[in-house]
Amino acid sequence: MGDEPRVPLEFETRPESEMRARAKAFYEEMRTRRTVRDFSDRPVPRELIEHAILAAGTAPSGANHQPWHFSVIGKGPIRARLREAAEAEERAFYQSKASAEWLEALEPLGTDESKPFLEIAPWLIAVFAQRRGGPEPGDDRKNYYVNESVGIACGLLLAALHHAGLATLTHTPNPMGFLSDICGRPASEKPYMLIVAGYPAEGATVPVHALKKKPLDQIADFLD
Ligand code: IYR
Repeated sequence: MGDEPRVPLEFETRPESEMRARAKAFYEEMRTRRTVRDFSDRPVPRELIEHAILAAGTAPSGANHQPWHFSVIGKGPIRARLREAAEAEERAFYQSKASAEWLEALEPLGTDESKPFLEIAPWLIAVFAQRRGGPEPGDDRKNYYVNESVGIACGLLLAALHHAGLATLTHTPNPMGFLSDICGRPASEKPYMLIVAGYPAEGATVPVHALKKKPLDQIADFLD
């Protein structure tokens, strides 16, 4: 290794019984996460979003360049513009662009081009993936494993928001170019995902289809 400064790893070794309990408790908590599409307009403290984003920012990333930017959108006037632009893309998607096979796959979710949550939910988090950057502000170096890094950060963000007690939706209007304009982000950043966070609307429902997660033997195998 080079002569870059290093410090001893801080690592808490726990009793195995505690580890088992924690592993199970985390799974039990995460399995209650649902993608929500009916949001309440009940306000959510900004601090919850700030901490969830800080948690997302701990994600591992290529060369630790942290190639992400989170544009957090409150309830200001850009919401109407954003909804209009997103719904225009979604209309094109549902009415002509999506293949019959794709529409059939979406059928159990009951989604369509109407996206009222974009105006109702207290917070929208637009996630951007930076093709260039670096660990320090103002760096302009090539970033690596950008999709993998930003995907992991989004996973942590969703877990953190759920852990804090918020409902979330991963929304991926396609294409998402309008998000760059609305959020004032440069063309070197790819709009990656829009995450909606808030409380579910009273009486919100979720599709039974989405409750069914594959069992362990269908998603993993253990090789000696
Ligand atoms: N972006 C569209 C369509 C959509 C696509 C998939 I794949 C989903 O899992 C859900 C929706 C929309 O948001 O309606």
